[in-house]
Amino acid sequence: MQVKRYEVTNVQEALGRIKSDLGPEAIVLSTKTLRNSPPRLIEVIAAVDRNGPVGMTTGEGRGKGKEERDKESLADGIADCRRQIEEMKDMMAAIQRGLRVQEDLAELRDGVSALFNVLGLGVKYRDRDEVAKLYYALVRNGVSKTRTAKIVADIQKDPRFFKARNYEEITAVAEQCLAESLRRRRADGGGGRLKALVGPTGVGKTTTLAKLAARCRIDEGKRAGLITTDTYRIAAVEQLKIYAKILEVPVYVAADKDAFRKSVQALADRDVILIDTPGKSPRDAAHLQHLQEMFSTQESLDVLLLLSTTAGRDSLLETADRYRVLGYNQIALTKLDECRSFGALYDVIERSGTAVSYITNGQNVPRDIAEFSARAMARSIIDNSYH
Ligand SMILES: Nc1nc2c(ncn2[C@@H]2O[C@H](COP(=O)(O)OP(=O)(O)OP(=O)(O)O)[C@@H](O)[C@H]2O)c(=O)[nH]1
Ligand SMILES: [Mg+2]
Repeated sequence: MQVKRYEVTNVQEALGRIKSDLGPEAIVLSTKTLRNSPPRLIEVIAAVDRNGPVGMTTGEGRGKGKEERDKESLADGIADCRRQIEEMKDMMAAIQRGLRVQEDLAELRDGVSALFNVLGLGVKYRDRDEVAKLYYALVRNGVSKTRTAKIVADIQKDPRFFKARNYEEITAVAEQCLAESLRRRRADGGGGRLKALVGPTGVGKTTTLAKLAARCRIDEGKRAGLITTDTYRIAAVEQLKIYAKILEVPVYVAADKDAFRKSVQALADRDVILIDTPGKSPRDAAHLQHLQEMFSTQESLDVLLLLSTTAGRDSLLETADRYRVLGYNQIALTKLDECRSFGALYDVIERSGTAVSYITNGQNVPRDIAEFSARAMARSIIDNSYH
């Protein structure tokens, strides 16, 4: 809109000037007397809208105005079109970006879903994927989800896996992989003359010691001697003495480290000395320290930690951790005949980082003991039964 101000002496003069300046479409917006005294002056404000009529217009000169308006509105229309095209372009680019984001999201969702399945949180593949079937079997048998995820991931990288055609063949590969992993733990020593059996209450220390003593004599032709540090219970000493009598081996009772040192010296002619210890809670730090002091009197002594496989994973892991102060270098898994969760054993073996030397599988002395077999344990972890 174009606005112009005039100071005129009368309205007629103003209209003439307005028409010639602004054209016939102009309109008078306001008039005001500026000075009453002669010469009298009047202010006139007029305006014209270049885009179209501002208000009431006269019919004069409309043809020319329309032409201009048409040109202007055509230019405006084109500008508008351009603007809309630009907007549409922006919109298309945004949609394209949105599609890419959607693709990224889909990829991310697939990744998360795969991860969830590997971590055991998903259910998607449960029925249709053989690998998932193995995964759930291992978790059901007590292997932790994290370890299972690793096992399953490792198996899928194994060249033997690509040849497997069905679930049975996949489990056979899994068994081989598990066995190899279990075998990787090497016994740190273990062939020494002195072997102390330690572990929580009732895990089978005394029974296992008797089994080992019998093996020494019967299978290996070695001369064994026994020491018991379990002086807390009369029955414990009696129990060992009965075994010693049956096996015809000497037995000493040692309550403190001096007696222990002397007992070892007294058994100097023996090929193997097996040491029984009292069962105590793994949380009994004083007991562990007492044993530690006794053991420190000997330069070389193998410490065999007995873990009852009837205990739950958490309890086994805690025991394996707490007994570490005694520096055990071997593990014996006892009561496998009563074990209900073979998968948990895998976690314990992996976590302890220590080789398993023996397993015991019954109360019979001396029969129910065997050297640890990684292959048999792998099979047990997969089908959760004793082999
Ligand atoms: N089923 C089964 N029972 C076993 C096995 N080994 C030992 N036992 C039994 O477990 C019970 C405890 O055995 P012990 O040898 O006295 O255990 P311990 O660790 O010496 O016990 P404490 O000296 O009291 O700590 C006994 O009834 C054993 O017969 C095994 O391999 N399988
Ligand atoms: Mg005992």
